[in-house]
Parts: sequence; C-alpha cells; structure tokens
Amino acid sequence: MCCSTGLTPKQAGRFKKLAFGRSAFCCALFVAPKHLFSDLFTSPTSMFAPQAEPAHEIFRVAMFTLGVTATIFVTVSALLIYVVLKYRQRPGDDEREPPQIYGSTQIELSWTVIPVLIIVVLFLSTARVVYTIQNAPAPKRALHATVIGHQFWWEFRYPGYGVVTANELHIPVSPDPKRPMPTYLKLATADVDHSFWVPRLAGKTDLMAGQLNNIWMQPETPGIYLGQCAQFCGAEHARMLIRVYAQTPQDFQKWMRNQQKNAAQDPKAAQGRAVFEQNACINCHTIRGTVAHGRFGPDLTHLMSRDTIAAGALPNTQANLEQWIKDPARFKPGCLMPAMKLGDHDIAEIASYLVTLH
Ligand code: HEC
Ligand SMILES: [Cu+2]
Repeated sequence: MCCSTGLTPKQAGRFKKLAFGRSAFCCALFVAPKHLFSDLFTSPTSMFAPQAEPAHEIFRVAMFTLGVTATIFVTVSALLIYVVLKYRQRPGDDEREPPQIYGSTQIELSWTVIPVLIIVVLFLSTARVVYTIQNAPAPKRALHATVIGHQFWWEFRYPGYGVVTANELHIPVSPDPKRPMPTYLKLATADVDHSFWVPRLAGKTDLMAGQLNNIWMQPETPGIYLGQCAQFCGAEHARMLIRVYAQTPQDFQKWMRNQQKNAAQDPKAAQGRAVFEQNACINCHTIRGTVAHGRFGPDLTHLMSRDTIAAGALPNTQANLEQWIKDPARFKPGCLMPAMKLGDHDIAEIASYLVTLH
C-alpha cells in the first residue's frame, strides 16, 4: 500500500502517468483559448467580426442566443457546485437516505414552463431574423449574380453584364446606408451539393441540385472577404475557397468594364494561343473571342485579373500556371482537370499565352 493514497506502488505509478496526462490536457485547454481568442475576431473568416448586412443581424441573434444559454449554463453549474459541496458526505454521517420527494406539482411546473418560455423566445427571435433576411426586397440598384458550385471551384455569372468568372466574386460596397447596393445571389450547382459561406458577409446557404436558393450581401467597407465551401462535396472540398472582393462602386465598374471585353489578342502570344486551341483545353474552358467554348472548367477570358487559381489553391503566376497545367493533381489531388501529358515546351507556350489574358 502506498502510504496516504491507499494505492499499491504499481497503481500509484499508473495514477501519476494519468495525472500527468490530465495536467497536459488541462494546460492545452488553457493555452488553446489564448490563440482561439486572439483569432476569434481577427481571422478573415471570423463570424464574430461581421462586416455586412445580413451578417450583423445574424451576429446579433447569435449573441442573444449565446447570452441566454450562457446564463442558463452558469446558473445551473453554480447551483450544482453549491449542492455538491454543501451536501457532500462528511465523516460521522449516518448512512441513512435523505427524505425522498415524489410528485411536487410546483417543481414539475417550474421546470416545464420556464424552459418552454425560453425556447419560445429563442424561436421567435430567430424566426424574425430569418424572415427579415429572406424577404428583404431587392432595391432597383441591386446587383444580380449567379453562383454555380462545381467540384471543386465556383463559377460566378453576371447575367446583366454578360460576364463569367471564377472563384473571385467582385461586388460593390454600400458606403451610404441610405443608398444601399446589395448583391443578390442565385445559388445553383452543376453537380453535387455545395454550400456558399463567407462568414463576415452573410449566412451559410447550400447550393442544391434541382433547386435555386437565394442570398444577398451588402458589405460596408472595401476589402477581400474569405469563405469556403461548407458542404462536403468530394475529394477537394477543402480546397474550394471563395474570395469576395468588395470594391467601391467606381472600382467595381472599372473591373466590370474590363471583364466585358473579349480576350486580349496579343500577337506575341499567337504561338501559345495556337497550341492552346489545338488541345483539349478548349473542350473544358472558354476564352471569349477564340474557338474555346468549354464550360466544364473555369472561364479563362480574363484569367490574369484573378489573384489565385484553382479556387485559392495557388497564387496566379506564370510559374504556377505551368506547374498546374503539367500536373493539376499535384496541387489538388482528385480535381477534375486531367494532366494533359504535354511537353514542357508546349506547356511554356500555353502559359505565356495565358498570362496575356488580363
Ligand atoms: C476535362 C476538362 C479539362 C481540360 C481538358 C482542361 N481543363 Fe483546365 N480546368 C478544368 C477544371 C475542372 C478546372 C478547375 C479545377 C479546380 O479548381 O478544382 C480547371 C482549371 C484550370 C485553370 C485554373 C483556372 C482558375 O481560374 O482557377 C487553368 C489555368 C486551366 N485549367 C488551364 C487549362 C489548360 C491550359 C488546359 C489544356 C492544356 C486545360 N486547362 C485542360 C478542366 C479542364
Ligand atoms: Cu463544394
């Protein structure tokens, strides 16, 4: 027996190990929140730092719900700790059971009615927010765009402008709350279910086969807002990132005017363009103003106006384009663009053509 604890030495050893494991776990618990809290508001995908309607509205109802549930948690924990300490077994207690109470109408009523009231309040406040967001009428000035989820990238279409782009959504900000310029998005999918979620701008909404969903967002300050596909959709689901570029109305119009142009025809890149057009690239990609009309992959008409390729997997540089064309699976294993087995010379030609597409 080990003196004070009543354990054999072997048991005591095991207990020490266990205690060490447990203290490491406790340390981890205390260290983790430090990082967690510093990231909580600064992370580009933090839902605790909304930057647009309807994210503000969602944040308010989330905080209200959290406040109510936290109050319940603290009250119940405090009562529990109090009772456990006050009525713990003490030396010299007799072993008799305390008096048992059966069928107290008062107690039964209180723990039925109070929770019901709390649920009703939470339900009504949430329903009100859902209703106001879903039924917000689009003002005349609103921008309309369509989001189409693909395995594993996003297609953005602006039907009013004849513009198609990928992975980087450009929208205007609304600096003046009296003249809002929200963007209304129709959500559709080309294959399986995806989910569009940019936490600082709006709530999470699924893109589902056979159904059109709608969301809107109205950011106040220019900036890049990040998001991610939030519905497991296959092998590269984790590399299906969203970048929303919220721009001043002037910058947005400038971007839009450039997107409306046909692809640049740089004579210096004619050789590369010929190689591109002779390969299967054109079956999957569109470059407006050329023979490429494919719709399976991203529209490349203004490829170089994007900062990233492959839904945020790589920065958009000539070297990365070459590596990507050579072997897409190296960066996105399981992605739906095949390695075309082209020679290095052809790949370099194609990449030097692609970088002219501003
Ligand atoms: C079978 C269809 C298919 C073929 C053929 C194909 N691609 Fe792709 N391509 C895709 C798909 C799908 C993606 C999106 C991959 C992803 O992000 O998951 C893509 C992505 C790209 C991208 C990145 C675009 C962006 O904005 O993210 C470039 C550049 C590209 N392809 C160039 C080419 C070139 C050049 C060829 C010919 C050598 C080619 N592709 C052949 C389907 C294809
Ligand atoms: Cu997805």
